[in-house]
Amino acid sequence: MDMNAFRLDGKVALVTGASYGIGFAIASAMGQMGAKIVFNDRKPELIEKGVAAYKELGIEAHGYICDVTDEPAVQEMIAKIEQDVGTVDILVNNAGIIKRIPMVEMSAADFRQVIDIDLNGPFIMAKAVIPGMMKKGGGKIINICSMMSELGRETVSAYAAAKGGLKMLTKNIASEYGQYNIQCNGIGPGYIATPQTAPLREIQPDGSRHPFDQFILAKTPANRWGEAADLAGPAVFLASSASDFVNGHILYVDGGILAYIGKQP
Ligand code: NAP
Ligand code: GCO
Repeated sequence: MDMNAFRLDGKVALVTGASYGIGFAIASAMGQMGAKIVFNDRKPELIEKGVAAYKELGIEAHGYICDVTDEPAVQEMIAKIEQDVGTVDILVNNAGIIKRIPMVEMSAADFRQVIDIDLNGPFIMAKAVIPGMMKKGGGKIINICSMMSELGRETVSAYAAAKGGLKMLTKNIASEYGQYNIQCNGIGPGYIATPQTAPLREIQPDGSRHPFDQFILAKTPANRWGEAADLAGPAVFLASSASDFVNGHILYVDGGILAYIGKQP
């Protein structure tokens, strides 16, 4: 096997919401494997912060201000990326939010916002890059799914509905565009220590770990939270030609949570 199959030299990789967190870790790894890195965020200050952070790693990233739910703005951004950098070869739909509210207390507006960003956004982004990938002879789309693509829990109804839908959108893009040498797969991270999960790991007033933190440790065979860096290798694999015959698959990177009944209390 040619081990260069895992390289991304000369590829244009667009990672949404990648100023920090999981997106930043994935984009940095792709940059270290030779890809040209492009990312977007909603806030100008985040673009500046992201470009500086990539530069510290020796990566000249291209940052664009764009909300993934705004289709005209997304179409404009993709056209600009094609002019500035080149056709997008790899799209990572990473941008996402969560609102933790008991369902019967959740407003329809809040539910809609989570669905809009976590499910409609990936649709809008994929729809914008697929024509260029078809013209170029192929491409890679990686959707960042979740444990909640498979499991539910209290207070995350909108997020689970969105991430469950994202799993099926992944399978459908794979089904509809595989014939154009476009592979669409998902990554399902377990519980990862990022700003999104910080409230679940807060040290309690008595100095003890958050009850949810302790719960996740008991549910994870690896007995630890994941780090964003744990997702880098799986993402590089799915972005590379080493995975050209992998399509419509959700790769769970969860330390074993989905396989495990949980440690006896
Ligand atoms: P995060 O720290 O909250 O980062 C999310 C990123 O997305 C931020 O840069 C955010 O920018 C951006 N974003 C949000 N809405 C956007 C929009 N409409 N348009 C463009 N950018 C937008 O989250 P994370 O923990 O890194 O998670 C990244 C992805 O992994 C998400 O899809 C999340 O659901 C998924 N995930 C996370 C975990 C975990 O345990 N952390 C596990 C499984 C899956 P702003 O600052 O502007 O909001
Ligand atoms: C939650 C967490 C999870 C993680 C992740 C797990 O409140 O349960 O935020 O949803 O973010 O999606 O895979």
